[in-house]
Amino acid sequence: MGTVEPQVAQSGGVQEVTDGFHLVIDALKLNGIDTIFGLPGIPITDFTRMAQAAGLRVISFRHEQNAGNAAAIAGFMTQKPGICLTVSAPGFLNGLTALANATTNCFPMILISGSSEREIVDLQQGDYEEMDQLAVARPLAKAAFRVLHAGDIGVGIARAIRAAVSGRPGGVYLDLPAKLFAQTMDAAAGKTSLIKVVDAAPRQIPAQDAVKRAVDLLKSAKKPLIVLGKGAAYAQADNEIRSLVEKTGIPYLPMSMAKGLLPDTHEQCASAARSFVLPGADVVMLIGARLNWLLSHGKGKTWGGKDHKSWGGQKFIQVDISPQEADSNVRIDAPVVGDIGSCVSALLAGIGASWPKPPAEWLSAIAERKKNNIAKMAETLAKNPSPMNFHSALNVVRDIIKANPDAILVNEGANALDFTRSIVDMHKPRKRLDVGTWGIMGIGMGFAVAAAVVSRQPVIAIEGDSAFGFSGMEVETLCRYNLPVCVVVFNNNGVYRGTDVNPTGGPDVAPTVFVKGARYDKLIEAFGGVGVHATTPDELRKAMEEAIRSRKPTLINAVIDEAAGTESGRITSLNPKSGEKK
Ligand code: ADP
Ligand code: TPW
Repeated sequence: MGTVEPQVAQSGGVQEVTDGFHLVIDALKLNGIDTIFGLPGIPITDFTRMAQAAGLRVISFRHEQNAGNAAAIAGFMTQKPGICLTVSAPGFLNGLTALANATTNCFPMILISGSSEREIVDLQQGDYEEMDQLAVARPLAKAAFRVLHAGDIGVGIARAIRAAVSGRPGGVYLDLPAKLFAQTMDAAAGKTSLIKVVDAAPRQIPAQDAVKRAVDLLKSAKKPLIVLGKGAAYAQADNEIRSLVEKTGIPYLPMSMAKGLLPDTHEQCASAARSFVLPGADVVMLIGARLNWLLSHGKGKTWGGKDHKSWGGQKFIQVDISPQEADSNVRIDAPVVGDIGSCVSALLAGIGASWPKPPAEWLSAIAERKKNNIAKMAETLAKNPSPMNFHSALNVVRDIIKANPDAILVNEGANALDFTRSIVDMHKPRKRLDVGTWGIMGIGMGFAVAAAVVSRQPVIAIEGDSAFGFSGMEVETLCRYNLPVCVVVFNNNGVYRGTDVNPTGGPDVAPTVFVKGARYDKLIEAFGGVGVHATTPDELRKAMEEAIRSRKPTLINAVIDEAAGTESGRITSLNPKSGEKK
């Protein structure tokens, strides 16, 4: 229990006192929180010092958004809320994007921000960094709380933890006014006010009739398909999920961050036949995946519908912890509500020991598609064009990940994202961390720092040059903490590609174009990291192998053909088209 200088009590005896600073630290420690990602300043500078002194790992960033992204992904990886700590108004706002992104992605995190004097803020009298942060955070967070009295810190932290990890996980905001940190109280009373949260994310057992309904529907299927989402990866029910997939023999599609939950090379993995299985399936079981835009809302041509709004005729089973998720886009015939571990165990019990494999026709048609597509891809990957393109560079990354299956792959960009997702096989669960539900740029270095800190495994960040720019200053953070992160910037001179021209012929380059031939490798050298300029797959391979071997922070500037990318990668069609007649 942290205490401050003893004070003379009114009775004349010496009274041990504690304060807000120590109570927050003690409450976090009591609940098994060992790391804080943040950025110091008034009113939390001393807090960061005291937290470090108390044995917490305090990882300081150069911008709060990156600290927030680190906390969010630490939450995804560990099922414990990741903690991000910021200063008031602007620091809080910088962290807020990450909090909103965490909520959107169902990642448990707690954004703790210091705030200004309540009585001044509430009268809008213009305090230093004045803002009604609680009100701003509320619509973007799963829950938002403020603590005004030191004696309530235990409750505040407990509520924040429960809100972040129970049910559908999400981002929680905790507002701690400056005055709270300095408030003192009797140390013994402070200690008893703290709460060690019991069973923060209680199991939620699905109803038996819901399980039976799902099993019956699955039994009726001629062309069944399982879709695994990042909820399934988060749940850490890897063995149960693998058993369900293998015992039923049903082909499965992993969503991006569920890649590796079963190895992508698994014979039932249908990723290489995605555009065949989605429209072809008759019963689809979603496990921890939403029917949002990433799955074309469960309808339209992707699913075999006549036009972009038409239902393809599939029946859906949806396994999810959120009872409100079902029917959000199309009818869900068999919702199974509960935590994925419990649901999958119940489904396993329901299917019993002698489940017939899906019809051979369905399986062989998928196998045929897969074979052809994989052969086509192998041909493309074997080419060695000059300059490098996404394929020849990613052929290298694919080999490196295969040889280092415990390494974590962080990935953002447009083409750099889409090609990496489809080319680089993942072999173990929760090893692929990316732009998630929003397709947000800027997660790269925050995720990479957290991945290295949490897992202690090597991290490889495959970054579009635009994507990298959003968090690039954190290469200093990589060097400062000497993290085993190898950043590979796929440098094609711009957003999507580098070939646009200014149609007016004026001196400004086109909006999507960057400085040509930029040397991102020099950035990391400024901080003592290893920079490499790679123009061929051989150079890239050598540099990546060395980075993994040495565990030194490394940035490889991988020069990619500036004409190789397409607008927005695979989602070109989401760009609105001008109605103007040319
Ligand atoms: P993806 O982008 O991979 O398709 P989504 O983020 O859309 O995945 O969906 C994840 C789903 O998983 C959410 O609907 C969320 O409620 C659910 N989920 C998250 N954790 C659990 C869990 N432990 N048990 C059950 N469902 C979960
Ligand atoms: C916070 C819009 C989507 S992808 C992208 C942008 C700016 C960068 C694509 O270029 P990059 O990759 O990274 O060089 P590549 O391989 O195609 O060349 N702001 C935010 N999020 C998003 N998604 C955008 C803008 C965007």
